[in-house]
Amino acid sequence: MNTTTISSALIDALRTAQHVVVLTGAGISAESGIPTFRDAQTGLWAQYRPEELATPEAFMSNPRLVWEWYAWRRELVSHAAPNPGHFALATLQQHIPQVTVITQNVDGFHQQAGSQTVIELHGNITRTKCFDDNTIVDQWDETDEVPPRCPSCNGLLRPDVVWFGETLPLTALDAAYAATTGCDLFLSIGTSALVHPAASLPYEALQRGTTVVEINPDATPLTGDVHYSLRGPAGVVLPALLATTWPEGG
Ligand code: BJW
Repeated sequence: MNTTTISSALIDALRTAQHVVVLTGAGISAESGIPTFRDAQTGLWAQYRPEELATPEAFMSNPRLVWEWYAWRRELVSHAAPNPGHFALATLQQHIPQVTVITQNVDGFHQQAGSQTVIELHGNITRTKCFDDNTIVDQWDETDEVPPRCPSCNGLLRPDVVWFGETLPLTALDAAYAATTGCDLFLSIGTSALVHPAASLPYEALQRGTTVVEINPDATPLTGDVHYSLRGPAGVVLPALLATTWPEGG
């Protein structure tokens, strides 16, 4: 395990925390077999840059390509499962009075693992909506046309996720800021800390004097500013952090 030492000060901070906020990114689902955005992809989609498919402009210029990319990812997610990192965060709820998970991921794995308070900043890949008016659509006619069309207005259907240049769901964003400003420990896990407004949340916590911990195998733009940087995969570091902090289990 390639982690920085889990110091006694960090253990004390965790043991006494009343409200922990956890910001997660694609890295926490990497050990479930879901590719991250900025690590190289292999196979079928290797020639595309994921962040270039995640825009309304990409959808408008080639809706079929974008729909099929999301159909492929939806399939990956449906055959994958939460990993020890997701489960460790759910276990945190047994030790800390309030735990809020703010995720940029669209896979629903935190909820599947048992986390009770999960704020989805970038939507959820299992939901579909109309590109024209944003109405959530549960059923549509399967024809040869890809993407399928909205049964109400005939607009093109798209995943209910947030693309670059689109605003985040306001309720989720407000809840994320409220949790961040009210917490006494902030964990940033498996995110490159590049995409805003999510990337601004740890800085909001730092400005308020809140202890911030980063868990990531690699350095990010945030690393130099945090109080503790634990270098390693979330599925290894998180269970180790819990086992060290609460050796009595739970
Ligand atoms: C491991 C690991 C292991 C590997 N364990 N770790 C302020 C400043 C500059 C720009 C902006 C700004 N405010 C807004 C912007 C514009 C833009 C933006 O941020 N651009 C930046 C790129 C510069 N933001 C937006 O457009 C947002 N909208 C918005 O702000 O609206 C108002 C507005 C609009 C226009 C202008 C100004 C304001 C919307 C952002 C939507 C992002 N959408 C996506 C797609 C979601 C749907 C989908 O899933 O397809 O969200 S893009 C993609 O990036 C996805 C992710 O959630 C997001 C973040 O990526 P993440 O999760 O960090 O993944 P990676 O791959 O980058 O990193 C993985 C990390 O894991 C790495 O560090 C690895 O080392 C690590 N790792 N294995 C732990 N085992």
